[in-house]
Amino acid sequence: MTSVFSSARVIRIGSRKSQLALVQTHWVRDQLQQAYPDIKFEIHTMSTQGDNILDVALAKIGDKGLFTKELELGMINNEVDFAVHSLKDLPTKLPDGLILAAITERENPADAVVLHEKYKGSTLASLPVGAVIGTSSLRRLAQLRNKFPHFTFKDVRGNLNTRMTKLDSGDYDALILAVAGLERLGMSDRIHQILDPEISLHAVGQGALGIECRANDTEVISILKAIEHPETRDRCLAERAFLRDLEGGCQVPIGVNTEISGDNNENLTLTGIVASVDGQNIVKNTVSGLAKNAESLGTELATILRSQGATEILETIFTEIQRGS
Ligand code: DPM
Repeated sequence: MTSVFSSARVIRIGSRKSQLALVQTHWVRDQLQQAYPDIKFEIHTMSTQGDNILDVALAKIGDKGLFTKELELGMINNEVDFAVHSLKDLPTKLPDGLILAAITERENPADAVVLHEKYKGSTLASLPVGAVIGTSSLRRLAQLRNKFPHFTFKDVRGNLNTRMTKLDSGDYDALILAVAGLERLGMSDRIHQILDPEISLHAVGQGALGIECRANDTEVISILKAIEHPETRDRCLAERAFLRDLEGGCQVPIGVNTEISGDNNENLTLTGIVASVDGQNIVKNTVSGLAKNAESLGTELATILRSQGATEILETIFTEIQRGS
């Protein structure tokens, strides 16, 4: 391909340093390098707040941009040109001057169960009363407490390897983790069960990568279109509009599921749930419409769930988190 871009330019990619972030960033870099052999891409790594604070429950250290803020500053200060994020970690409102330029093809967005080896061959449902389930996600916690009130839920932080070590050493009977993260790190053989949407609706944007860049950098924006996946984009825009409208950061018990259908992938169905942390109070509904109206479908679903009581559930959670309970 003859490049219409200034050949002198080196494009600097911002990434977190974690193993998962680097796998994702290298994948993006490789795709772009293939599409644009003449451009030089460079990866610059940075630590984020979320990487540095490992001993405090996620929900208590605030939600907005825990894993993304330092990378965003890097773009604003012109130290890097774009950043690769797990889309689910990217807040629904971006800082002025930055945009979500591309969303890549989503992997399996579901949650997975990883069991201690002594439960080989079982499923979550067959674990004994009091089994210790590790998760730091209020979304997973709330939905699983609703279905399995007889389990004990315990916070777990750290990277995937750290979490696996804690599971293997007997601190937990099971962990709940994203299928996509386990697959990207070559750990799919540790998955015992993939949770169906009836048990756990996944997080907004889960399984997709979001690429953020400066809103005025037309050259980078146009380069990034090479790795955009239109169906994933429609699904994730609907999910993000839903979350944005409910003003839930990424650490609240809000889950979604989306499906695309129709001969030309023109239809979109979005299901959403808002749950209280104890799993007792749940509102859930589904909307369908044209995929090209993805964002209005998200807003429509948010309005419906508010009329079912979502606002009260979320307000209670924010008060509880602020009080530190
Ligand atoms: C967010 C959540 C978690 C991550 C909350 C949620 C999980 C935290 C935990 C917003 N970000 O899902 O309800 O369970 O302790 C994260 C993971 C991935 C991206 C790991 C995971 C990989 C999958 C992907 C952490 N961020 O969810 O197991 O790219 O979607």
